Amino acid sequence: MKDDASKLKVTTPPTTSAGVHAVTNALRHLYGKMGPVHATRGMLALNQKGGIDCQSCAWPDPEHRTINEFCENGAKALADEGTKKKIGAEFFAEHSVAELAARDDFWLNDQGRLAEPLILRDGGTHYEPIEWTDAIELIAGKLNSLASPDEAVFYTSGRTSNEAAFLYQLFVRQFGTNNLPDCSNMCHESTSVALNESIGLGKATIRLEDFEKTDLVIVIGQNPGTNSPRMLSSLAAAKAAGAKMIAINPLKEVGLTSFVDPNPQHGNLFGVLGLKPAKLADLHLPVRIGGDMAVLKGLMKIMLERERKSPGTVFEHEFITAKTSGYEDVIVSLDAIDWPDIIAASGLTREQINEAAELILAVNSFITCWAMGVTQHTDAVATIQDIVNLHLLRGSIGKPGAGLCPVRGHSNVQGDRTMGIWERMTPAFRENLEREFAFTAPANDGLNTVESIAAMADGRAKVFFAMGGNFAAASPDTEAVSAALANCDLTVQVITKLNRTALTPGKMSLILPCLGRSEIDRRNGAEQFISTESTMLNVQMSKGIFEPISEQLRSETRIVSELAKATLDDRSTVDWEAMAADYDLIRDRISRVVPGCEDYNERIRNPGGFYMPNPPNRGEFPTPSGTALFRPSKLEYVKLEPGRLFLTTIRSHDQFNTTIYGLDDRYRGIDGGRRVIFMNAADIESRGLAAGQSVDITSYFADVERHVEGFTVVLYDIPIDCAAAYFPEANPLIPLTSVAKRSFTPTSKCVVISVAASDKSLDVDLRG
Ligand SMILES: Nc1nc2c(c(=O)[nH]1)N[C@H]1C(S)=C(S)[C@@H](COP(=O)(O)OP(=O)(O)OC[C@H]3O[C@@H](n4cnc5c(=O)[nH]c(N)nc54)[C@H](O)[C@@H]3O)O[C@H]1N2
Ligand SMILES: Nc1nc2c(c(=O)[nH]1)N[C@H]1C(S)=C(S)[C@@H](COP(=O)(O)OP(=O)(O)OC[C@H]3O[C@@H](n4cnc5c(=O)[nH]c(N)nc54)[C@H](O)[C@@H]3O)O[C@H]1N2
Ligand SMILES: [Mo]
Repeated sequence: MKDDASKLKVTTPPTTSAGVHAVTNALRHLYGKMGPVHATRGMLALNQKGGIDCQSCAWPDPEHRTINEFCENGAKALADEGTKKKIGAEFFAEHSVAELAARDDFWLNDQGRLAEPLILRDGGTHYEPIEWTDAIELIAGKLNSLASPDEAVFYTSGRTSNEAAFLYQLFVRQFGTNNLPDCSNMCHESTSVALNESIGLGKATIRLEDFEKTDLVIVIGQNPGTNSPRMLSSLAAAKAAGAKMIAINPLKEVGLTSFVDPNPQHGNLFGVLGLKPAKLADLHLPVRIGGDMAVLKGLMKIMLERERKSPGTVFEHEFITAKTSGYEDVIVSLDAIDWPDIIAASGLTREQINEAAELILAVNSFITCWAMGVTQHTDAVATIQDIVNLHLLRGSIGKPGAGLCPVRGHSNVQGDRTMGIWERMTPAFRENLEREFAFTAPANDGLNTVESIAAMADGRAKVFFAMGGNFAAASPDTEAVSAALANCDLTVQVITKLNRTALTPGKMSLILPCLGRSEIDRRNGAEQFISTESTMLNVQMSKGIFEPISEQLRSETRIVSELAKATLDDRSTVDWEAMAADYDLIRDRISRVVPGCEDYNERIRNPGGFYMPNPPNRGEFPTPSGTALFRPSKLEYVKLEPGRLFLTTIRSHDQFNTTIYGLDDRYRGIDGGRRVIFMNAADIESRGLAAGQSVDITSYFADVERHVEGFTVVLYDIPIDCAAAYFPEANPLIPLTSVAKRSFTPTSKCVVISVAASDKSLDVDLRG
């Protein structure tokens, strides 16, 4: 899968984000794919109360919404789902699986929506149509033939609604396994582990309004301009109210620097013309890849020095005494760290860290936001706990304008976990689930994503069932995961669009096409709504408005219920059919099983929905000790051998994870290609390379080397020893066994590589 490198153009990145380009680009996608009538109706319903919850990110909606809660990448996600193109039997008769597998991800997605159920039979070369009932019976038969339920793995991506997720995990547990890996295992798992331990809740402690009340926002390892564009409005609101902002990121992402609101209050899309950009970050720390823990420890050491000079003026002792434990341990751990290590690990000077410390010391309240730049590292859990330590030292949590803001990715990844999509269960959830449905859930923990791949590879798992997502492309070590899937007897994808996983099949493979969130979900004539949870714990309803693109599509809920009925038959007392025909019945059950979801049906119908319980938001910490825990750790960082680089894998502005909307990355000056590697001038020169040159990349981990070929060197403002490439093109380089301690998240943001001139491809003239 090579780009046509001759089309690649590299220009200087823009100096401001969003603005009119965001609007015109969105309109191009919307009108181009959906046509004007659908596009306009869709955009007017997106993120409105009772409308469609945007499929793109998990950022919450403001209480007072503009007529058009506009977001460029939300528009792209809507257009991608709402496209008028569709594919079915004819398309698959024409194209063999082998032929399709040779196409790139952009082309695959661009073919349109999957319109009917399909099967690739054992030894077959093409997907063929299959009746729904036959497909369901085939899966049920295979599941029931397994020697143990643990031989099946049930993956979930993060778009699945609360209702579908609840039903799905119930089916899987009644079937008899906890093998419920999810995309969260590759995403914010480090956050969940760290925060559960430190503050007793694995989620954000703030609400959207806090941005207007805060004195300072720190954004670490996150690119909101691309991945949560509506967060820029909150950052701009914070700045307008006088707050400062610090960005900690190897890249100077334009969305962290400067922003023109594409959504002026009057809702006129073209009102943005002539608006002045808002300056965002006051300070940018170009941290070395993997150096965040060093920065955080450096900040705390500076504060500790000040505190010792003027006791009682820096740390919030009243808060620390009343609300926390472990303060002394953290102080001892900070004293054990030496500045030369902090400088080496962070790639920053002491002055740069000092400047950030000054900004923090000058304020009463601050918010820290983070995402994948923090979570996908070996020591991610300890790093996130250092973020918490910093907040606890300053008492900056549980009061207005102060707290923790992990920014989750998929639009309902947080809700799915709340609903029980997890390879484990909390004791309370288990007890409620078993009582409500009168069965005994499997006792053992199930497999997470990385463990599932190992189990499929060595034959312990034989069936792979995916509720959404694109496992083959999103997982580390593309070659290994493809081989693992190929080793399965049966792979099943419940998906909306054709993707790589459907083309790396097991011995037999099924594609079950489902409704998208923007489509009307009608059962027995009645329209159903679903619900989702945002990154700030707001649970809201979402209702599709478009006629489904094909009569053959089924809701995820219906697919689960039919599969459960066919598989479990009289082993289950659950009335699956009734629940799938009336989602209120599912929500009644959720009310009784999921703590915090009491009276779900009533509260979900309030305009704007309701909030899940959030004790840390009020300064209460539901840990076993009832206090927030300072968690000390040693300063850890990866040391590079000569000639090697750290590679981080990032998203372009034109993709949603493995769904590639286009080949550009406007904010980084990339046009027409994705197989690029961003490098520092000195690193290019010291290797005798040149911008525009084609290179091969090798990664190193535990004596295993992995390779990709034909990437074009792009000269970029990135720290020395660091490089960046796009996910998923770089995934063949990610070692399967390199995972974050305790969260098992693949370390996709820090891969040790070398880069060498390629002898296979033509170099590119980058003067575009
Ligand atoms: N349009 C769009 N929206 C999305 C997605 C999408 O693909 N497209 N994906 C969704 C999902 S599932 C998720 S999880 C989120 C992801 O949202 P992000 O986490 O913002 O996504 P990434 O592109 O992985 O970017 C991580 C950022 O971390 C920086 N970074 C890399 N390594 C390091 C490091 O070592 N330290 C620091 N401090 N920074 C580092 C990168 O330069 C980049 O700015 O977005 C969600 N929203
Ligand atoms: N190298 C590297 N790897 C990464 C990351 C990284 O930063 N770097 N990020 C990781 C992260 S944060 C995540 S979350 C994972 C993402 O991993 P996944 O969630 O598995 O991947 P996606 O690309 O989001 O899944 C896209 C597919 O979902 C299907 N789909 C879309 N909408 C729906 C729907 O409503 N219902 C159903 N059933 N299917 C639907 C479509 O067919 C589409 O092809 O990737 C991880 N992998
Ligand atoms: Mo994610």
